[in-house]
Amino acid sequence: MSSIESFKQEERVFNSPADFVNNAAISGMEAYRALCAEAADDYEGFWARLAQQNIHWTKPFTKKLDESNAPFYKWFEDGELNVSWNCLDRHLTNGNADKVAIIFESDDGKVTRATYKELYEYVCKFANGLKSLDIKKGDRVIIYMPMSIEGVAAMQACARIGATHSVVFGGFSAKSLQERIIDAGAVAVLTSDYQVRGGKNLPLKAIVDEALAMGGCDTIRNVVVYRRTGGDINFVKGRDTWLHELVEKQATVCEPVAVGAEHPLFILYTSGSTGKPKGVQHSSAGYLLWAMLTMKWVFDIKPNDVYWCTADIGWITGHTYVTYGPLAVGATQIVFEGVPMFPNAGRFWDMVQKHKVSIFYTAPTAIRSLIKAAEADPSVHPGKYDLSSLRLLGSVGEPINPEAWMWYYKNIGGERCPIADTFWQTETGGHVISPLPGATPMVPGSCTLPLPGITAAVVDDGGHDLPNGKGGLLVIKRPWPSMIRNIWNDPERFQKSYFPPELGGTTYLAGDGAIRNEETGYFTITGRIDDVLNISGHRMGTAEIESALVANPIVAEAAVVGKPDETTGESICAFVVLKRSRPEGDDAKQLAKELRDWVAKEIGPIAKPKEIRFGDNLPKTRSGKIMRRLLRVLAKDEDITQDISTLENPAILEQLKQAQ
Ligand code: 6R9
Repeated sequence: MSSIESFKQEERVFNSPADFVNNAAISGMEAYRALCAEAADDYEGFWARLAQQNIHWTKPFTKKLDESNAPFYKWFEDGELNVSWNCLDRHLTNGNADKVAIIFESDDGKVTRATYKELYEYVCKFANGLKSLDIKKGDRVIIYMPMSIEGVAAMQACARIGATHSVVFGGFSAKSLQERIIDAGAVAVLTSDYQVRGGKNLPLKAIVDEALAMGGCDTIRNVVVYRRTGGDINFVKGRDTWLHELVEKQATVCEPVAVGAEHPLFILYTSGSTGKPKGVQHSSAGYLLWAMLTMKWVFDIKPNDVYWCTADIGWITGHTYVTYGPLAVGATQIVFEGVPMFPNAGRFWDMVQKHKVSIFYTAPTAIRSLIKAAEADPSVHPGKYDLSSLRLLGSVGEPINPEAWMWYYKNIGGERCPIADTFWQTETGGHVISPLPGATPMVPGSCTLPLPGITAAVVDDGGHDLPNGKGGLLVIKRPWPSMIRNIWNDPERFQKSYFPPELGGTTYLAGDGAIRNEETGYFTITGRIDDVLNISGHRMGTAEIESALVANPIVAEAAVVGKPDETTGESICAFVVLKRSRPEGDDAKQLAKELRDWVAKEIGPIAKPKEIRFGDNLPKTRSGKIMRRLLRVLAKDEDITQDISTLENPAILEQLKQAQ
C-alpha cells in the first residue's frame, strides 16, 4: 500500500447563492453539523429514524444494526419491504401519478415520456411477464440492455418480484457476459435486438447468443428481447421471447413481493485487483434508504426539478441515480440513449436547453472532452445554448481536476450553480463524501466532507488515524446501511479486499488514497492504491487486461499500467512479450492492432489498450516480480530516476522506452 505525502493545496473557495441555501434541504453548515452530531450521539438511532421516515415498510423493523457477524453487517434485518413499491406505487396516491417520471431521448433525438402511473403499469406487466416464465424471488436475472425506459423497467420488474438483477454494461463482450451469467447462476437474460449509440447499431442479442454458445450457462432458461431497431436477429425457439409479446397480454397490476431488508436487490460486477471481476452484492432496504437520502441531501431534489444523470444503467451510478433514487423520491428525469458527441459535441447542452434540465450529473471525462470540443468548434460551445434552467451540477467517477471544475462552474453553471463533486464507489451504494450544495463551501478538486452518518477517515497502513495534511488510506470506520454486503460466491474475498486484518477486520477499506486539508479537513482523493485503473470513469483491473492478453496464443507475457491522459483521466498502456521474436515497424503496428481487437473481444471495447509496446522481456526483480513502477515511468515517457538495483535485466528498459 502506498500513500502520497503531499498534495497541492487549492485555495479558491466558492459558496452557493443565498437563495439556493435558503431553499435547500440541508441549509447551512449548522444544519449539516446537527445531522452529524445526531449520528455521533446515537448512530443506530439516527439511521433507524431515517429508515422509518423514508421507506414504506410492509413489516416494520425492530432490529437496527447487527454487528454480531462483522464484517457481514445487517441493517433493519427483521423489516420487510418491496423496493419497486417504494419507487412506483407510492406515487399513485401522493399526487405524482400523472407526473412525468421519465423523459426518454433516443440517440436520434426522438422523445418519449412516461408518467409515474404509466411506468407503474408497464413495470407490473413486465413483472407479470417474468412470473409467467417462472422467474421467482431469489432467482438471478442478467440485464444486458441499452439505456431505455424498458431497461429501467426491467430492473424495477425484477425488484417487484424479488428477483436479484445483475446488469451488464452493453460495452462488455460475450466472454465477459458469459462469466457473469455463470458466476451469478442466472436463470434468464433480458436484452435487446440492438443498441443504438452515436448513430451505430450494436448487436446485443447476437452477443448474448455468442455468450450462451460458449457453454457453461446451463442455468439460463429464457432470453427476453426488447425490440429496439427491428433489425435481424437469430431466434432460438423455446428459449427466446419478444418482450412486447411477453408483456402485452399481462395484467397491469402485479402484487409486489415483500422481501427482507437484507434481501439482495442486485449484484453488480466491478473490477478488483485480481483478474476476476467481483460481484458486489447490495441489500434492499439499506441501499434504497441511502439512494433516497442522497437524492434529497446532495441533489436537493425538489418537485419541479428536471433531473439528468448521464450514467448508463450498466454502472452503479445508473443504478442508484437513474433507476432507484430518482424514482423513489418522485423526480422527473431524463434517460438518454446516446453519447455526448453525437450528432455533435453540443448534444448535452442542446438537451439541457430543450428539456429545461435543472440538475445535471455527469463525469469529468465527459466534461474534459466537451471542453476540448468547444475549444475546437465554437458552434458547439455551451455559450451558444440557453442553460439558465440549471441550478445544480454534479460530478462523479474520478477526480475532477480544478481546471475542469472551473470550466464546468463558469460555462455550464454560469457561476450560479453549486457543484457536488461526489466521491463514492460501486461498493458504497451511494455518495459518501460530497459537498452539500446548500451548506458546504466548495473547493475545486475536493469532494469536501463526509455525508452525515459516514465515518470516513484517513489512516496509515496499520489503521492509525493520520493528522490532516498527511496522505494515507481512505477508510470508513462504521458500517452504514447502503454498504456492500458480500461478494457474490466469495465471502473470503469480500473480507480480504474490504476489511483487511491490518486495519482490524471491521473497518471498510475503500481502495483509494486520500488526504485532508490541514485547516478545513476537506478530503481530496489521490487515486487508487491498488491495481485498478480509471479510464473515462470506468473501473478496469490491470490484472483483468493482462489475463486477456496472455490468453492470446501469440502472447508470452504482458504487464499493464495506467498512463495519465488529458481526456480520459488514465489510459491503458500494455507491455507485451510475444512467443516469437519482438516485432518492429509495420509488423508491430499490425500486431498491436490485433491485440487491441483481441482485448475488445475478451473483455469489451472499453478495455482496449491505447498503447502497446513490445519487448524481449519485462523489467523484473531477481525473484521474478515485474517492476510495474518502472513501467509506469516508461509509459509516461519519463526518464527513470528511481533505484533499479534490484532489477535483473536493466537493458530491457531502453527497449521498452520507445513507443511504437
Ligand atoms: C461511483 C463510481 C469507484 C472509483 C473510486 C475512485 C473513483 C469516483 C470520484 C472518484 C475522485 C470522485 N471516484 N468518484 N475519485 N473523486 N468524485 O464511480 O463507482 O465505478 O465503482 O468507481 O472511482 O477511485 O474508488 P465505481
